[in-house]
Formats: sequence, structure tokens, C-alpha cells
Amino acid sequence: MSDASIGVGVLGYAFMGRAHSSAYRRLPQVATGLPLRPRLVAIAGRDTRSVAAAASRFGYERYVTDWRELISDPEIQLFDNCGPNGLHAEPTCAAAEAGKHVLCEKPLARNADEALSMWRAAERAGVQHLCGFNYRFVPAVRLARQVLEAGDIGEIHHFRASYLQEWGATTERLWRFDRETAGSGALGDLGAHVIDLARYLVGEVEEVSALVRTFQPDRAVDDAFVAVASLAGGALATFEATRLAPGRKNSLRWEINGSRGSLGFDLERPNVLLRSRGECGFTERLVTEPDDPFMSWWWPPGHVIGWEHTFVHEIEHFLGAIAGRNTVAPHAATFEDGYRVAEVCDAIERSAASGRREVVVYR
Ligand code: SOE
Repeated sequence: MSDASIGVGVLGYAFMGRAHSSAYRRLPQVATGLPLRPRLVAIAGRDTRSVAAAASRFGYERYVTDWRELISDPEIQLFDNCGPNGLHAEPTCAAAEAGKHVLCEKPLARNADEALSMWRAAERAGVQHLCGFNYRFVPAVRLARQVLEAGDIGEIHHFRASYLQEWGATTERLWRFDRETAGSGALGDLGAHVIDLARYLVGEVEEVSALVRTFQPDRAVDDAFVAVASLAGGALATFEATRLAPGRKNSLRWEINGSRGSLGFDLERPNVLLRSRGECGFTERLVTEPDDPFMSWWWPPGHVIGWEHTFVHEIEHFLGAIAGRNTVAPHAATFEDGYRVAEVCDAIERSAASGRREVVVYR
């Protein structure tokens, strides 16, 4: 492991802040040859008691209640935004302009205009930028990408994916239900993952026809959407996401059908890649062999890993890009990827409003 360290500042101490902080702490234990050792300098949150407790639990040297102190801190070279969507653009652009490498959770922003401004700010600043589409870092998903790149399932005809959760019926007042803070509902939160995986595994989204629905009374954002799309290269795609699928806890599922076979995945069984060569249904491949993606870091075959490990893989990849050992793209999403997903989400909302098929316009 390199003895060079990098100062990390994280905005947000809740769900994503905890997942990212856990990953920074795990990295020195699991990754041999770590390009940079993360030093947890500071974590930011509005509530003093909560952020102080998080700083102590997660192992940060200090905490702040104003994110601007992360931007002005010379000991922080990596700014990681785990805040709500409405707090992605301003702090992240400020961090990039201050010369800090920037990692921002998905969705990059509340809409394509905001996402475009973030991408342009990071590019202007010449810093490394990564958008946290962590499912690219599931071993089974990375193996699928390798199979697809090798052309082993032939010409791709279909990508079909859904992201189903059940918690949307809650009456709690959550930021994810507030349009000003979240931008959209299931579309930007869950649909963004589906769209990103279509782009990562098959191709760019060209046109969409969609329906968007809010089922819960008095809710300002969508609960669900369905879309059909055409992908570059000719494949047909269907995208779906809902927060109102009782029994589905965190079920991100996709299936790809090609001229010489199919691949399939379900996040509720994250170590398995389904494969068919067309003769007799699907086989289940447990992706835990030593030479399977990322598995040399962990345990012997069959000792499965989980959701949290994707953040360890993703952050190690970002540290490698900062150290010049690898590039963020194509295996992690850059802010350009985050922006392109946002353009697709905007096109889905346009189609639902117009009732027409919409071309996705990338600026
Ligand atoms: C809530 O829907 C959520 O936490 C998403 O925001 C995450 O991106 C997803 O990985 C799990 O569910």
C-alpha cells in the first residue's frame, strides 16, 4: 500500500454517508496496493449532535455543521457528496473549483441542466469526478460487462430492467418526497440506476416513450414510471421503477437477450449471474472465484459479499484515478455519465407529459 494519503471530506452522515464512510475505513484492510490511503478528515451535517456522533462512530478527525468548511479546508483533497439531491450541485461545484477531486452520489442532480453545470465545473477545474452508480461495481455486473465486451451473447436485441422497492407507501415526510429537494421520485432515485446500467452494459439511450405515475395522495414526486426505449446499436429496452411493490425490498433486476444467449441479474441475489446459451433455460454462476472481478480482495469461493462492498470497490477505483493508475471511465460513471442519465430522465418526464415518443438530446 502506498504511504501517500489523501484527505477526505464527506457531506452527509445518513444512509450514503455511512455507506461511504464504512468503505473508506474498510479499504486499507482489504485492498493490497491501495494507491492512496484515505484519511477521514471531516464530515459535515446540519445537526451538531448527530454529525458529532457520526464523526466519532465513523472515525473522522473532526466534524463541521457548514459544508463550506470542507471546501476551504486545505487538508481535504477529495470531496464526497452524500447529501440530498438538492444539495449536490452547489457544494460539489464549489469543491471542484477549489481544486478538490469530487465524488457525488446519484442522481448527480435534480435535472439535466443542473447535472450539466456540475460536469462542466468539474471539467473546467481539471479534477477527477465520479458519480456514484455503485451497481457497476457488483462482481456479477462487471463479469456481465466482460461477457458482453467479448461478444459472447452475440447481437443484443433486448435490455429489460426494473428496480422495485416497497417503502413508498409510508406517510413519513421524507426529503425524497419533496420535489424541490429531490427533483423527482422513483425516476431519479431508482430509474437512474436502471438507465445507467443500460448505458454501461448495452448502449446509449436514443428515444423514450414513457408513463409516470404518482399514486400516493398529496405526493409531489412520482412513485413509479415505465418506459420503452431504443438503444444505440438497435436494442430495444424497457425500464421500470416503483417504490410501491409490496414484497420487493431492493429488487434491481435486469436481463439482456442476444442472438447467441442471455444474461440476467437480481440485486436480491447479488453474487449470481444468470446465463443462457439458449438450449435449456438459464444456469446460475456464483461469481466468487478468485479471478472473478474484485473477488481476490475478499474470501474463498462461495463466501459471498454484499451491497456494502460495491462502495469499497467504487471508492478504490476513484482513488486509483486520482493517483493516475486508472481512469474513472469506462467502469465508473463520470459526471458526464451522470449528466447523460439526467437527460434520459428529463426525456422520460417530457414523454409522460406530451404523450409522445421523445428523442434524448445530449448537449
Ligand atoms: C432508496 O431508494 C435507495 O437508497 C437508493 O437511493 C439507492 O441508490 C439504492 O441503492 C438503494 O435504495
